[in-house]
Amino acid sequence: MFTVHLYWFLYRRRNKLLLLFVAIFCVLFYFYGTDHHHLTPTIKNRTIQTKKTHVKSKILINRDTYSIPEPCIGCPGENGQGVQLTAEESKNLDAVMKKEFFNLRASDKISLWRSIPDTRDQLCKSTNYPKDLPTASVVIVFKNERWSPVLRTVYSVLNRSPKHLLKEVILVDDQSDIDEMGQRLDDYCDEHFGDLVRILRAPTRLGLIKAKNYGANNATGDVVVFLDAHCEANTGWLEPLVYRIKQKRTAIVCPIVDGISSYQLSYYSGTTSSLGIFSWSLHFGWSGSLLRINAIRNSSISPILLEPLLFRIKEKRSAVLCPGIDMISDSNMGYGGTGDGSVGGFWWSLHFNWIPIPPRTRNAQKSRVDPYPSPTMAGGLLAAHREYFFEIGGYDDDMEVWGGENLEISFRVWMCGGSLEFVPCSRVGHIFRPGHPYNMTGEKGKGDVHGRNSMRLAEVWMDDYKRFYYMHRHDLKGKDYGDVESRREIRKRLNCHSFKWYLENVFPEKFILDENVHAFGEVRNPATSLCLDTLGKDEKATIPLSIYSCQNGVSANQYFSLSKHDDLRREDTCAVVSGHGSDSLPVILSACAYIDHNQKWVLEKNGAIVHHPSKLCLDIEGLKNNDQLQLKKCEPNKPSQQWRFEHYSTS
Ligand code: LR7
Ligand code: MN
Repeated sequence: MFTVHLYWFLYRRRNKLLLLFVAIFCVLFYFYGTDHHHLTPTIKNRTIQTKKTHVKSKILINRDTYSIPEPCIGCPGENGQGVQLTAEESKNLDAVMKKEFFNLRASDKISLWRSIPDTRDQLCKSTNYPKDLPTASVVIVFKNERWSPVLRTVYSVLNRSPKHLLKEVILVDDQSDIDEMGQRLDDYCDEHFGDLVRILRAPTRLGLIKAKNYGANNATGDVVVFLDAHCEANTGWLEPLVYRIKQKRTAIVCPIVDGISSYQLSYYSGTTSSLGIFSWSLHFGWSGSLLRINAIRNSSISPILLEPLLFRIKEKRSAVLCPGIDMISDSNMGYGGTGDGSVGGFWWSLHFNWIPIPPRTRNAQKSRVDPYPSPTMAGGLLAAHREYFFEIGGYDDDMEVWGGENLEISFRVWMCGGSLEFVPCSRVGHIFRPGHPYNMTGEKGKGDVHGRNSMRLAEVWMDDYKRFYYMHRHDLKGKDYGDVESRREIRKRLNCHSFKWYLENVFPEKFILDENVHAFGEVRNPATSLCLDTLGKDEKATIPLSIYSCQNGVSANQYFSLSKHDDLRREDTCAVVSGHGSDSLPVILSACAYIDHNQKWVLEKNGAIVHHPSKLCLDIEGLKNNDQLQLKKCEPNKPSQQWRFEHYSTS
């Protein structure tokens, strides 16, 4: 302003020479003097490169991004490749893995701004977004995270976000015990990013939930985006998120989560929404799919591999099938499902899970890359209109350390009039770690923070359906979960729907253990007091249907339902018979989504449970605790074939 006034003053004085001088000064001042913060960001010690040389590199450079770092051609990990350590470098690697739960040594070898494959559907690559979109503050909370993954997260955000949309990156240090994340991080960020990256130090250990609130409270962008501190944002990740929020202020949106393996740090995408193609050089590649076969694809979500494949072959003898490929961690064999082709669900134990995109959801999409609704989210990666985020209550500030907040915000946004959506064109990689490099014991949760946090969400949002949570957690009944009044007030203030409404309208696929059933609860053989039981085995896999001494209704492992569809089932798995024969057939529990639904079960008046296709009966003759149930020839009133459900529905 001052320069403009001076110019005007001199103009009036007609002092030509001085006028020329000042004009030159103004031009120079404009280009070099002001800090056009978001137009030409200050990256000290690094040139803002727009040089043509980068065209040669394999990295696809978006010239609108905040900065364009030198590509690290030939460096380890480029193009999202995994890193092989030498024998020397691998010495005592176990100790590193035990402490960090990922391969820090491999990570340290990778450039902080490595290239990664663009995992988006082809359609996304040709989508143009309007220039005028809401700006974003990216909030990254961290506790005991390490230098290279954290900075790689930051660089991936800076390099792959259009600079006019990125308001700031806020790093919230939740009292880390790691030296390098102290002063050294301050100095580095100061020097390299100026005030585009701010570091907030939590005054006390907040836990990730409160830390996210703290970060968002300090954000200034239109939209707040949360990321974990070990992510890599992919090309074009931000535009579709803020675009969707511009269209719908009350949408909370999640990118598709790609995987970064914890051992080699390779970047991978679930291939599940892609079709195989070939190039004329006869190399294989993946493309966006034109057709998806969810049931088959879904074999990848769980180790239940065979059923969907066999089912399809039964339908079409001439089909050659491939399961969708997901990644199994190369360090600990942990299963890293990605969000693509899936939506978020939950177990009644209030743990998050992935389920295949329901057909109704697919059918409602105009294009396969349109955002689509999801009942729940994994928790870490999401974007929300900042003001809206707080209008609906932010996160519960009395939840401790880790867990539960993801289901809480999912239920809440749906019940209170907003929506939760996955955005296929936005992709962000995340290192899936098999453990946590920080202490999980909260003050009030006394070790079981997930349990207490989930209790809070069940008490506030789930109405009577909280009974299923307590069925899994009898031990928590009557335990203290703190004060939830302020959370209940949110529900009142926003006049939110009931949980029943949520189940009916948002998640009609969710099986409710005691609704639309003939009978439910413990299934007892009165003669022996043995009951049907899962033996606590992980029901994500196919497991035997077994028996165990009845626990009088206190064990969730003994809770079964006979549905109105005549499935004898658990929450997600159904009893089916494996094999053929007429004498004695073993019974297994397998994902209901893929079973042959001809395998109906009929409850006879005399207490027999008959497998309809084979006309054989559930029989425990000669069986003892932990044995697998068998089907045998039905014999009227045979004691080992009599069963009593704990409850029978009257309706
Ligand atoms: O006390 C803590 N304080 C923190 O700041 C504990 C953790 N943290 C930080 C931590 O450093 C990290 O940056 O919080 C972030 C998340 O912690 P992680 O990475 O250990 O958690 P996670 O990836 O195992 O957990 C998932 O579930 C959590 C439940 O509370 C959170 O919602 C995480 O954000 C969430 N992560 C994802 O959903 C990533 C994508 C997964 C998929 C698919
Ligand atoms: Mn994480």
